[in-house]
Amino acid sequence: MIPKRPKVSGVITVLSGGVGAARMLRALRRHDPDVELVAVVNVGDDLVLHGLTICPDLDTIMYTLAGANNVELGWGLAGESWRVMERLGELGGESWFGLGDVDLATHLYRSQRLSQGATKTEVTRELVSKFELDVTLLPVSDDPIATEFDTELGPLSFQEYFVRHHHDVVVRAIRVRGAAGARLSDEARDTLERSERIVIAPSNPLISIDPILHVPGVLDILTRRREDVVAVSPLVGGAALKGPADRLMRELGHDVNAVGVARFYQGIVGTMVIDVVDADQADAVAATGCDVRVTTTVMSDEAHALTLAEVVRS
Ligand code: FO1
Repeated sequence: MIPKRPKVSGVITVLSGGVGAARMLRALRRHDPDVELVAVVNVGDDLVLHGLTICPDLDTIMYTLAGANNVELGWGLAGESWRVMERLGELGGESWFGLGDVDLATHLYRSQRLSQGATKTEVTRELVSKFELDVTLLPVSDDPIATEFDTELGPLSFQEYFVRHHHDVVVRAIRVRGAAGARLSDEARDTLERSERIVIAPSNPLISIDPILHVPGVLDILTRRREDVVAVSPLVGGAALKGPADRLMRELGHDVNAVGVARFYQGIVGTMVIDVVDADQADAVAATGCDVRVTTTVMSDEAHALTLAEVVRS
């Protein structure tokens, strides 16, 4: 009898925003229960409010992988109550950024640990272990990075633009404050260097992925390893499934389709995965200098998600 060999799986690192990245990670985990999965996560959306440090992309991924996320909202926890926010509103406090009663515990825990001198990487590891996830989440940097917008209303912080103004204002430019001086964490650098595949999740290229690319060292690694880098286009038929990716691409002068995404990632991506509805763009995407895979990229059910995971890994 031939002895069964233990299955050897490598490491996959996913450059991650929030919802799209969480779905990609979940699909990759279901596709291969043995692979080591690491998310290097955007922290440009992070904010300090009510004295609390809130990390929306890290928390969205954490809650989604734990199966505890609020599917309707796309952020926060399922089955939340909002008593604290209601009272805060009555007091005249800032209640435009909704923090559910249970979600608040995450921000309290994180903020207290940061005030004790822990890094964001350490606190994230602690939170992830409480949620018993089999995915490692790494903030791209422990240094403060803040994505900001020049808009028709003047400068806005990320969450002022996204939540307070419902991403419904004209954007003239995006800045990633603090990124140039931020240090790529040792853990994030290590995983980017050693993974067999680096996946750029179907997250917003301009506001979820670009802040990660701004951290010194990331572009160098991706450029050097580009044959192992695969990006999934978040635009399907010229539209984003969620959020303002399409509108921002248009306002900032990019083509609002898979070709525009491919041009944005030109030089750091060996393979672009585009949706079947965009199959007619395959040649133009390839002309940016990468291989192209055409498949269903909308992870609307388990079968589609697994198909995408298979393509991303192959
Ligand atoms: N998004 C909203 O549209 N409205 C909110 O009130 C809101 C609160 C919120 C609280 C915690 C959290 O982790 C995320 C939250 N989000 C909210 C989501 C959010 O900030 C954005 O979707 C992301 O930053 C974009 O990736």
